[in-house]
Amino acid sequence: MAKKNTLKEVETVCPYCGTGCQLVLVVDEEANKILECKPSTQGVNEGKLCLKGHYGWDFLNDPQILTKRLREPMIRKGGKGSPLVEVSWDEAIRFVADNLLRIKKKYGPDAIMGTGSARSTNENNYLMQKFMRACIGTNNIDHCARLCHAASVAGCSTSIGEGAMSLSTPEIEDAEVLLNIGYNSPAAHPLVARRVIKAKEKGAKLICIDPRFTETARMADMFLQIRGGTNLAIVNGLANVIISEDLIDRDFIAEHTKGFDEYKGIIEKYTPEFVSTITRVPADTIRAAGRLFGKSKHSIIMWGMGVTQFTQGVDVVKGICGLLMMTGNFGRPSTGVAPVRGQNNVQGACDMCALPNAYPGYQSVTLPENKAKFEKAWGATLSDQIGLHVTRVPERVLHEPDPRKQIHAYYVYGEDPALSDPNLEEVRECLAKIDFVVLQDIFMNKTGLYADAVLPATGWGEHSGMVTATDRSILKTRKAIEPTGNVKEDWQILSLVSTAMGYPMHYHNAEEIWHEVLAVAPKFAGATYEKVEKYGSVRWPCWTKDIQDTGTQYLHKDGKFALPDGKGVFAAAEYAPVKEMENDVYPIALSNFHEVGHHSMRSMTGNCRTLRNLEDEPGVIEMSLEDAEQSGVKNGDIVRVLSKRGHCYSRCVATGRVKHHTAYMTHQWWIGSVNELTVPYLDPVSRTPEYKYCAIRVEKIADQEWAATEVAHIYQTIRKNMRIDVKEGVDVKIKLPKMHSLIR
Ligand SMILES: Nc1nc2c(c(=O)[nH]1)N[C@H]1C(S)=C(S)[C@@H](COP(=O)(O)OP(=O)(O)OC[C@H]3O[C@@H](n4cnc5c(=O)[nH]c(N)nc54)[C@H](O)[C@@H]3O)O[C@H]1N2
Ligand SMILES: Nc1nc2c(c(=O)[nH]1)N[C@H]1C(S)=C(S)[C@@H](COP(=O)(O)OP(=O)(O)OC[C@H]3O[C@@H](n4cnc5c(=O)[nH]c(N)nc54)[C@H](O)[C@@H]3O)O[C@H]1N2
Ligand code: SF4
Ligand SMILES: [Mo]
Repeated sequence: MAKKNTLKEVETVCPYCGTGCQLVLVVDEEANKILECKPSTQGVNEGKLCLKGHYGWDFLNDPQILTKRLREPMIRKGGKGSPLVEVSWDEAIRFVADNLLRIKKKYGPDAIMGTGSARSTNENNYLMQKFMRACIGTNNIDHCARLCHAASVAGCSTSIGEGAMSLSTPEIEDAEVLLNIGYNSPAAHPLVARRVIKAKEKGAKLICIDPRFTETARMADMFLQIRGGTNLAIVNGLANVIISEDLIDRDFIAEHTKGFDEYKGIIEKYTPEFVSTITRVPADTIRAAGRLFGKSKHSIIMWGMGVTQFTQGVDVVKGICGLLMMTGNFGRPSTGVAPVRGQNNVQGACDMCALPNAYPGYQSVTLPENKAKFEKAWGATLSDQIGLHVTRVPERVLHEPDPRKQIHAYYVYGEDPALSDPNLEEVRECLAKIDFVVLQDIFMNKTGLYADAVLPATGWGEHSGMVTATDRSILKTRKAIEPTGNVKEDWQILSLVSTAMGYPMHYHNAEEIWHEVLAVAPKFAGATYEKVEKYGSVRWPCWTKDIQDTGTQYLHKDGKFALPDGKGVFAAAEYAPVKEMENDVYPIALSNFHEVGHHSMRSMTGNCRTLRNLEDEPGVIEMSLEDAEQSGVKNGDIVRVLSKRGHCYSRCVATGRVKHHTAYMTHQWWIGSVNELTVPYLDPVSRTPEYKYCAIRVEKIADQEWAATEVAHIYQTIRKNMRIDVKEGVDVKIKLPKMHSLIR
C-alpha cells in the first residue's frame, strides 16, 4: 500500500515525431522509474498514441541494447586518437572553451560551426544559437531541418511568406481533397494519418503521388505512381490541367497574388501527354487528378521527404503553393499547405532560428535593424553575414583552400551527422580532419567516435521545457524523473561553456530563457507559460499576452499572405532530371524512407526493448520481384548493396510494391546504412541533399552464414569502438537480424 503513495502522473509531450501527441507518464517517485505511459485525453491525439508514444520511454532505463547513455563528461586528454577519458565538468568545460577560443583567435569566428537539435527544447535551441551568435560571433548555426524540410521553409517563405504548416492538424479531417505527395503519414505521423482516415470517412478524396505503393497509396482514391525524381513534372502537369480546363479562381488570383501570367507561360508545355512521358503516369490519370483537385474549395496539400530531399525540392514546394493559390485554397479552414514536420521539435528549432540566416522568430540577420536590436538585447557584436549550412561542412573542411574559410571546430549538439548525412565516407573523412569536435548528447552515437569532447545532457523526461509541434502548437514537456549520472541540462552546459569563453550567461532555469524568447521574438510573444499551462497549447503567431489570445489556427486569413504587400507569388520552374541516373554498372534507382518501428538515428527507440523488437539490423532493401530474381537473391537473404561511393549490407525483401529497377531502404541503420550510398548533391537554395535518388547495384552473397556472422561482427566492432560492453557469443545471438522485417 505504501508503494501506491509514491506514484505520480506527469502530463507531457511525446519525444518522437512532430505531431505533438500529449501523454501521461505514470512514475514511481521512490524508485525514480517510469512504470507506464498512457495517452492524455487532451491534445491533438484525442486519447490515442502510436507504438512509439506508448513504449518509447524505456531508453531512460538505459538498457544498452544499441548504445549507452552518456553519464560523465569525457575528453581526449592525450590529443586526437587517444581514448576518451572521464573528467570533471570543470575540466571538460575548460577544455572545450580553451579549444574554441584558440580556434577563434587563429582563424576567426566563422571557422566554428554549431548545430541546434530538433530533439531538444525551444529554450535550449534558443540558447545554442545565442551562444554561436553572441559568444562565438558567427551565424554558422544550423540543424537537421536542413536535411529535412528546409526546402519547404525556403519555398513557402518565397511564395506565401511563412514556412510553416498554414493549417492546424485537426483541420485535415474536414478537407474535401487531400493531395499527398512524397509523404506517408501512417509510418511517419500515425496520429496525423488518423485525421486523414477520418477525412476519408467524412467523404474527402485522397490523391497520392509516390513512386512506391505505400500505406497512403493503399487508402487513396487515386494513386499516381510516378517515376522517382519527377515531382516537378507532375506538379506542373496538374497546374496545366487546372489552367487549361479553366478551373482557376480568377478573383483570388487577381486580388491576392502576383506573377500568374509569367507562371502560366512556363506551365503551358506541361500537358498531361508530355508529363506522362516523364512520369510514366497515364495522361488521363493526370487529367482526372487535376480536375478533382481543381474543383475543390477545401484542398490541402500534404508533403514530406519525397518532395524536399531532391535538388529541385524548393521549386516543387513553390509549385505546390501555386496549385493552392490558383484554386483559392488559402485563408479559410481546411485549406493550405501541410509540410508535416518530422522531429518532435524541428518546428521549434527552426522557430528559435538555429538557422544560419535569421534571429529567433525568423528575423533576418542581414537587416541592420534586426542586428541592432539583437546586439542591444544580447550585449554583443553580431555578424551580418549569413552563416554556413550543415550540409556544406564537408566542402569547407575537405575542399576549401583558404584556411580562414575552412571549418576548424564543429560543436554537434543533439545530432548524429556520422549517420544521417549523405555520402558517409566523405563525412567520416571530414570529421576526422576537423581540429576540434564536440558532441553534446544523451547517448553515445556514431559522431561520438570523432568527438574530442563529449558533454552528457539530460534527456526527455528528465527536464522541462517548451516544444513546438508541426502545426505551430507550442506545448510544454515536463520532467518526470531525476536524471542519473553526472549530467546537466543542455542550457546549463551551454551557459558554462559560454561563461568560460568570456560571454557570461547566468540563467537559473529554462523558464527564464523562455521569457527572453518572448521578449525578442514578437511572433511568440503571447505564448506565455501561464497560457500554455491553462490551454495545453498556444499556436503561433500569438502576438499578445492577453489571456484570451490562444494564437492563430490557420495562416493567411482572407487571402492575405505574410509578405510585405500581402500578395502570394507564383513561380514556376522547368523540370530537370535527378543528378545521378541508373546506368550499366549501377542499374537500380535507390530511394529510401523513414522506418516505422524506429525514430531517426535510433539512439532512443533502439534502446527501448519493445520497439527494438519490431525491426533490427541490417534493415531491409525492398526489391522488385524481377530484380530479385535477376540477381538470384531470395526473400530474407543478406545482400551487398553498392553505389559509386560505398557499400553496405541489407536484407532483401522481394515485393510487388516497388517497380522494376527501383529499390527502397530505410536509412537509419549502422550496418544497412543507406548514407554509405547516397549522393551529396544539394538543392541550390535549401541546400538539402538529394537523398531520395541514387544509382546502385545489388550483389548476391552465396555464403549466407558468413554474411550473418559478418553483420554481427561489424555490429560488435562499432559497439566496441563506442566502448559498450560486448559479450562475445551472447551478443551475436541477440544481434542476429530478426525476420520481423519481412512482415510487410
Ligand atoms: N516511425 C518514424 N516516424 C518518423 C521518423 C522516423 O524515423 N520513424 N522520422 C520523422 C522525420 S525526421 C521525418 S522528416 C518524417 C519523414 O516522413 P516522410 O516525410 O513521410 O518521409 P519519408 O518516409 O522519407 O518518405 C516519404 C515518401 O517519399 C516517397 N518518395 C521517394 N522518392 C520519391 C519521389 O521521387 N517522389 C515522390 N513524390 N515521393 C517519393 C517514399 O516512397 C515515401 O513514401 O517522419 C518523422 N516520423
Ligand atoms: N538517406 C537518408 N538520410 C536521411 C534522411 C532520409 O530520409 N534518408 N532523413 C533526414 C532527416 S528528415 C532527418 S530529420 C535527419 C535526422 O538526423 P539527426 O538529427 O542526426 O538524427 P537524430 O537521431 O534525431 O539525432 C538526434 C541526436 O540527439 C540526441 N538527443 C536526444 N534528445 C536530446 C537532448 O535532450 N539533448 C541532447 N543534447 N541530445 C539529445 C539523440 O541521442 C541523437 O543522438 O536524418 C536525415 N537523413
Ligand atoms: S504520432 Fe508521433 S507524437 Fe504521436 S505518439 Fe506517435 S510518435 Fe509520438
Ligand atoms: Mo526529418
